Amino acid sequence: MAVISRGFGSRRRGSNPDLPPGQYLTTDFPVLSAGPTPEIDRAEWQFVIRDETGTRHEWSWDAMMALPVEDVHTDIHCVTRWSKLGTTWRGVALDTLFAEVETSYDYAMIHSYGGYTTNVPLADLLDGQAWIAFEFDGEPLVPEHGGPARLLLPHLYFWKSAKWVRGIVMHSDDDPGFWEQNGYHTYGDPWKEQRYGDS
Ligand SMILES: Nc1nc2c(c(=O)[nH]1)N[C@H]1C(S)=C(S)[C@@H](COP(=O)(O)O)O[C@H]1N2
Ligand SMILES: [Mo]
Repeated sequence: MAVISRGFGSRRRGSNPDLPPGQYLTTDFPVLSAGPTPEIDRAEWQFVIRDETGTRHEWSWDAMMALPVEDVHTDIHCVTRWSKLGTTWRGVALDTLFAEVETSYDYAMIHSYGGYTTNVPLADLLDGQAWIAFEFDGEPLVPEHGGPARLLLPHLYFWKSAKWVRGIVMHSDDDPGFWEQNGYHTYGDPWKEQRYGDS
């Protein structure tokens, strides 16, 4: 006769269904930046989407703040193996911005102040999957975490969530961004452990 203990056994590592394979839970919020934190003045901040015709769709800080905002509760997963569950953000959905953009290109290169880039299929930015986030946990996003505004793309590893985001350039091909050129996976699905290479 088997006696099943529900105590420690049910809490064993890996038993949390919200935790992707190979990840561990953290309650703090690590800072991971490949370079220095840029200083960005909201008065000069601009977000630009450039399509294949060269047309620039531009939003100033005030224009962005005038758009409908959404509250987002989501888990985030860094490729260095920490995950943070139930984080709270506020931002503008990319759906709202792309409503103005007509493009036949399928790929987006995200650009940040400071030069960071990351590539993502356009489809992953739409349908309530991505936001320009400017609040975390009810407070304005601090510079270390990408303030005044960062991309929030929580269904992919967090390197795709570009801090200090400044715009998107549409591409015909899935050209690699900064980390993708340096060995990270082109797509980065945490549930498939798409960390490095393209296997
Ligand atoms: N502009 C920019 N965005 C970036 C990075 C960066 O170095 N520069 N690092 C990425 C990586 S690898 C991760 S895990 C997350 C870390 O976000 P955090 O510092 O807010 O935890 O930001 C991502 N966005
Ligand atoms: Mo990361």
